[in-house]
Amino acid sequence: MNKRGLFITVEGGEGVGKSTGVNLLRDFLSRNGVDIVTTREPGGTKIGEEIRDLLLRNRQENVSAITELLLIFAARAQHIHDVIEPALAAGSWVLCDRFTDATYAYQCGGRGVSTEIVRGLEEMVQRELRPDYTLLLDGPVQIGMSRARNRGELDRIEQETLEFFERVRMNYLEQATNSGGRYRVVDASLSLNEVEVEILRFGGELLTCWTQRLAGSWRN
Ligand code: T5A
Repeated sequence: MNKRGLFITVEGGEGVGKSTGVNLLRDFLSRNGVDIVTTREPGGTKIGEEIRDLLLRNRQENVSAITELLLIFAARAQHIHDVIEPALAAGSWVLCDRFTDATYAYQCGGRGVSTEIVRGLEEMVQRELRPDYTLLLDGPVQIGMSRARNRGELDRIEQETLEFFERVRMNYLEQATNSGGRYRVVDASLSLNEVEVEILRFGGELLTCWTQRLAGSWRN
């Protein structure tokens, strides 16, 4: 029997409610007996959190798109090595707040980096590793930005233009359309209670998929 855990990612634009969604999903899955590791990107390891600080801190100098991209993949390489792969191999599920789909959305969609460059790094750093399922919280850019603003000072990336975040959103929606069923899209402009219902439904579907997988009828 394949005992490798499921790799679940949560994606979306700024302030759409990813952290809230990750906490909800983690609590729901834990209550249902899943051994789950929650983590985030950029970050998830000591080096990764230091890189996150480098990436998000406001600074005078302009950070080039390629510098940003390589820092993100440097943090990801350590994260996969130290946290994600060992947890999945031990049979735990990994629930990750953002992963490489964020790189396609922000660095390709937002910054205009070529998809081929990201695909090459993805293959080098991740090898076969891809998320099994992805929850996309999607909502109008202004709503997420006003939620982010309410929390205090905006970080370096949060200070990008509205057009930048519109491109990020469109890129995520394209990825969802082309994902072959990996994505579940939830309307993040709904009330917290309504979003919670959708997220718990997604959690229930994950449990069903897992049961089927254990029963040997998993699509993979
Ligand atoms: N990045 C990341 C890249 O450019 N490339 C990459 O490859 C990767 C991995 C950091 C940045 O890094 C960039 C993207 C980001 O700019 P982050 O910290 O995950 O990534 O990004 P943020 O969007 O900044 O995360 P936030 O913590 O700010 O937002 P969340 O997690 O989406 O939102 P959350 O849950 O904290 O909610 C925000 C507020 O809204 C409320 C919550 O209570 C909270 O107060 N809220 C709602 N209110 C009303 N109705 C709802 N439905 C609500 N849902 C949440």
